[in-house]
Amino acid sequence: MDIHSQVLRQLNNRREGFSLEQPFYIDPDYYKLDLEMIWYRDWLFVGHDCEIPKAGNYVTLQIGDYPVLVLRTREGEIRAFHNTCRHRGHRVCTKDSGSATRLVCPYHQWTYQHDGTLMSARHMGDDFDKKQFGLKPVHCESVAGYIFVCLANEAPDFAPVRATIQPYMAPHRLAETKVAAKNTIIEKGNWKLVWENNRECYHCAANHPELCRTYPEAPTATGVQGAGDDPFISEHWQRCEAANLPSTFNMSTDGQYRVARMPLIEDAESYTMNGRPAVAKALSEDVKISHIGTMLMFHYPTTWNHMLVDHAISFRVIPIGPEETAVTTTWLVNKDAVEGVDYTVEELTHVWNMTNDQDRQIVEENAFGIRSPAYEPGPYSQAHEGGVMQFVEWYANFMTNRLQGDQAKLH
Ligand code: 3BY
Ligand code: FES
Ligand code: FE
Repeated sequence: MDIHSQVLRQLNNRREGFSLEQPFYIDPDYYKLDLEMIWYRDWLFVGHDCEIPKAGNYVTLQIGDYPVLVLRTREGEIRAFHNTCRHRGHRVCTKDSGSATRLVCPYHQWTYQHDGTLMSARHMGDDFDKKQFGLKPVHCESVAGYIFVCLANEAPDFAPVRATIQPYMAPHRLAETKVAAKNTIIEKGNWKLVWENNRECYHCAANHPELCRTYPEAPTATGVQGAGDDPFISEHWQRCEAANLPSTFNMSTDGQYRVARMPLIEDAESYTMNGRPAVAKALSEDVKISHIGTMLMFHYPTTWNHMLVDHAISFRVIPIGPEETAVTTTWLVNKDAVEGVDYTVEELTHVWNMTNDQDRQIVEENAFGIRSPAYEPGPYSQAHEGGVMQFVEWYANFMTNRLQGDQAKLH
């Protein structure tokens, strides 16, 4: 049986409320299918507008086999391209980030403009038509300071994503912030294990002493059931919405993304050891009240986020291999906040650096155990792991739809 049919059948026969079969977490062929069906076809969060504030600023990243380049043009637009030269394919930009008035390929100096057009190619003859050899564009959208790209020839409609998340994120004015800290850790586990770990707080009390000082362990905060009958959350929503901060739980019908503003524990304002803000300057002038908790946004398969009164944190998930995933964490602060005066990077990043490392260990031990021939799918907690079930459900449905769509095209 070919891999498409095998995966389809396995997803179809999946035991609901249980973790996935072993190959979904370790098999290179299943991983390749994840890349083809999800990562090469859907919208992916890549970085922030404020990381490329000026004309010519660029960032690069690798998505599966695709090197991608995201830049700011002279007109101030954000554009993305395949980072492969139209001469013989050398990567045009070889650094993680940089600035360039023109993009010059290091191999033979073919030179491209910010809009991807080839402007010079030495000794290619008089009849050489430069117009045919511009950099290939990648779909690119920016919403409330977040840049998304899509590698597909035809991208799914981004408008519904924008319509849902933009109102919740806009008050935090993230396009006008600056990066105070950023790091990437490698977790030796499949990207889905990183997500399964993120989508519940069943593990928090025993594993995240620093985070648990401020982040509520209750499944209502992390999960996907909304406020349930928690009056603490409903009151929080009322108070925040009265101050023009959209807050109520809002998830897309297909379950790919959701926004919700959740209260932190007691008087906590930020993810610090004492719960007080890590940054003296508020993140946004549009936020007029204190104790706004955390605005949570996730968008599968690449990002989960926290937006607080004093800073915002984005997380970006990029698969590196069947059993290896890169998680990039970025801390955004008010662009006028001064390091050493208004904040220290140590205090700002402490809680999540600890939390990320604790989660990395969990994911790696999880992957370890799943490699055992004795592993079999196990039951999720109905009370605490509703978010994980929702993620697995989204994955199974998404893969099934795409695989069936492709098979329909073939027959
Ligand atoms: O980053 C998060 O939102 C999740 C929620 C619970 C565990 N993890 C820290
Ligand atoms: Fe880029 Fe030759 S490969 S100029
Ligand atoms: Fe965790």
